[in-house]
Amino acid sequence: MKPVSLIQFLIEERRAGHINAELSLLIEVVARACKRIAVAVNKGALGGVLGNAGTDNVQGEAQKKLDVISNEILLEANAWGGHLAACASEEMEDPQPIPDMYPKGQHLLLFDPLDGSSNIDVNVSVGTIFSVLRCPDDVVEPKAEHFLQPGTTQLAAGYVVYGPATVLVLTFGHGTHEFTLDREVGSFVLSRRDIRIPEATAEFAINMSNQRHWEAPMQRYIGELLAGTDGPRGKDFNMRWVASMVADVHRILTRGGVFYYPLDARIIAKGGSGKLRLMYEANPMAFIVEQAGGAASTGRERILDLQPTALHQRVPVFLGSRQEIELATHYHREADGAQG
Ligand code: AFP
Repeated sequence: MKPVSLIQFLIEERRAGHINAELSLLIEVVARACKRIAVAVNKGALGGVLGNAGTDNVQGEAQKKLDVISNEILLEANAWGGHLAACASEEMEDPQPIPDMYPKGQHLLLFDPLDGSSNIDVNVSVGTIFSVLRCPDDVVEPKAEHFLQPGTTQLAAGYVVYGPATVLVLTFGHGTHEFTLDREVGSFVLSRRDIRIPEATAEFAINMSNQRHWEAPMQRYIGELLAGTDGPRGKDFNMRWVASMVADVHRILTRGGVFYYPLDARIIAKGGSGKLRLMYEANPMAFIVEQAGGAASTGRERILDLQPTALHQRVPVFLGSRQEIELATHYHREADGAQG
């Protein structure tokens, strides 16, 4: 089969009426920026890019040098293309407008420039996650409120994993597709079209060290997985946790599985609503997973139906193989009902 490049795939999507020229150009620019991030990440200690940048981001987290470098690369690449009205990032408090000297486009771009950055210094896979929305027609200078659109309105979502191979996964709402970077040619090539996540699975991902802080329905659900054949589920479950959401989600898109970052008592005590960010982690991953036949919920609601209230809002994340997500969500709703 003749290899299909990302550019060729985008032209096919345009001919199919799934995307317009501007969105196609936007994805090309983001993909090119991620190739530059891959080069920086792969340099490791030789590139002097490991370690902390000495600054904190809007979430109060210590920024890694590569967090800042990746953010800069994505901002610079998307400034002059004429396909964006503004962009927002995990590393910036407010949206970044497009400089006046450049033409503006109809799209809003959100991204986590380097997800899993606490894994960089230990050479474990990290990634970039992005989501594309339409800028409201009558808005020239988009503000944070113009980004607060439900995940169902996303025009595109994707992530790039910087691992043994550099892999881009993408959806426009017509299936989820994978492209692998051919380093010799320097271009992304289609490696899997129309990915399907198995309905059932025996593999789960969660940070078990938080177990004692979880809500009762989560304790019950995970307890039954751990009980395996000795418990009500009657089968054994295996566990994995990379602590880079992109890597854990990519495993699920490759062989099935489920990923959980639930609410816990500490987060609730601080008046929080979760750990992972809705706009540039949960929403794009939920769109990608649902388009591959999986499910994504907060434990109570479908993530893509949530009406965002803040740019850096956090939510609980349950995603992956449909049967498990539906069962875990059922346990939470049942418990709420019992409490209701
Ligand atoms: P960092 O980007 O700060 O490394 O956080 C990664 C992340 O947002 C997500 O990618 C992981 O799934 C999750 O946090 C890991 O959380 P724990 O450190 O609690 O395991």
